[in-house]
Amino acid sequence: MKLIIAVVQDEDSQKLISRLMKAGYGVTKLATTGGFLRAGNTTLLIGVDNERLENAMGIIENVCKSRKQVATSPTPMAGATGMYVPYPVEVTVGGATVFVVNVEEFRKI
Ligand code: 2BA
Repeated sequence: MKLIIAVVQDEDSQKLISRLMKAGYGVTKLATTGGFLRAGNTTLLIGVDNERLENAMGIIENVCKSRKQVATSPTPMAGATGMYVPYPVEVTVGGATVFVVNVEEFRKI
């Protein structure tokens, strides 16, 4: 068994959860915050049998589209006045950051 830990955009999360649930997967949703943008995102925990892993990964790939977004960098740079000012940066968001880990044991008690 594997545990998929998928960090996705909030706006993709409802559709992704619906698709996964319809396909028979168990899903837990966590409200999380990205360290760089300091914006909310969603982390899904999905426990899957090994033979269903690739199907779940396909659903995640289909639903989560990557796109560009202009954000204010939390790391300010010095302006001419010597004051530190935030500046806009273009980042790619969406898609999904996915970790797949082996599950040593799975019990429902
Ligand atoms: P954030 O940390 O808020 O990052 C949002 C997006 O900002 C990233 O998208 C990336 O495109 C960009 N970014 C991140 N750090 C950057 C930096 N130092 N300089 C320039 N741009 C930077 P993704 O890579 O798709 O990551 C989306 C979210 O997935 C992240 O939100 C974070 O919550 C999570 N994540 C990504 N890599 C991770 C990792 N190695 N471990 C744990 N969580 C991770």
